[in-house]
Amino acid sequence: MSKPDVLVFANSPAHAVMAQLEAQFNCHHVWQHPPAQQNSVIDAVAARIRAVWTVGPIGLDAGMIARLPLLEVVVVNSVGVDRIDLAALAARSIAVTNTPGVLTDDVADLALLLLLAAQRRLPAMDAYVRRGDWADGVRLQPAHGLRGKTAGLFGFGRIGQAIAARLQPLGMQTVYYQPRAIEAGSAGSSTTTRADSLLELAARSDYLILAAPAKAATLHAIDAEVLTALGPQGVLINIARGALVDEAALVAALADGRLGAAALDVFEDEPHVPGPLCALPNTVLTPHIGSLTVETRHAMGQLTLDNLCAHFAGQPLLTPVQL
Ligand code: 8YV
Repeated sequence: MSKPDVLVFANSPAHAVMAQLEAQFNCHHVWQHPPAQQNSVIDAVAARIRAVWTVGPIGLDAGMIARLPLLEVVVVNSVGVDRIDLAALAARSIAVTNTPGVLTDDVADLALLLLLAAQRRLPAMDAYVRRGDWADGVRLQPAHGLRGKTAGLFGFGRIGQAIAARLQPLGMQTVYYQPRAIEAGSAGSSTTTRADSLLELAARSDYLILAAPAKAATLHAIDAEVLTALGPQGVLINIARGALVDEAALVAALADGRLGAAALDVFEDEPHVPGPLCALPNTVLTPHIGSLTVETRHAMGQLTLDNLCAHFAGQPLLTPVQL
């Protein structure tokens, strides 16, 4: 029997996984072609495609779905599916999978790293040494310590809870907000209380950490009012999605001192980062690397591949997205 045709939109650094994918499927690697040629590459094979392999930041829109008449399954090598048109897939009963769980620890580690880096001004301190300011005796102001401070988590799923578990041993209080309270008796519920609104969460927090999915209800949820509530000593940390933040409002709040600092791994229009965010001294910026470790990218890729294989073997999907 011939191998199913798969449209592959993104490479994975997990070479062993890509080798398995190549061996088991007839792969059409869109990402290997320059953007100007990708449409004709897709046109040439669209009528045969039974599966799509993509990642969260690239997604899959309704127009592309409509071009693939035999599409049966979409495997997303990411946990976030905000750029996948789930309604268009549901309308055709096309299955979707993602990679929950396997990236939780690394993403939570990055949130901790960003929080510490912003709080202790790591980039500025590094630059201070390299510039020779230390040897020149340039004066430094002390940073604030973490103990007794409050971290607010906007979004308290797997990743939010893993972040809270890292902050509590540092002597920090944790509070969360999401529309639905987590189940009483679950691991996080005994140590992290729930605020009644995002605004209340921001007002109570020294650090506001974003770990919520991007969807209509969270789009630009972090606006000027929330940033002002977080305050002049407050720090915003985003390891979720850029769409949660009104970036123009963030730049304004950082520039005029209504917000203390921001540490960001994700942006509204990746890979484009607004110039003012790069120019401000009170930002720490990383290029969407929450899950970018050897181990996690391997686990994500393997789970994505295992879902694809399960589909074509007629077995239950391991991690289906509910449509
Ligand atoms: C990216 C992520 O998908 O899983 C997610 O939702 O945002 C990341 O893991 C990763 O950059 C893959 O390209």
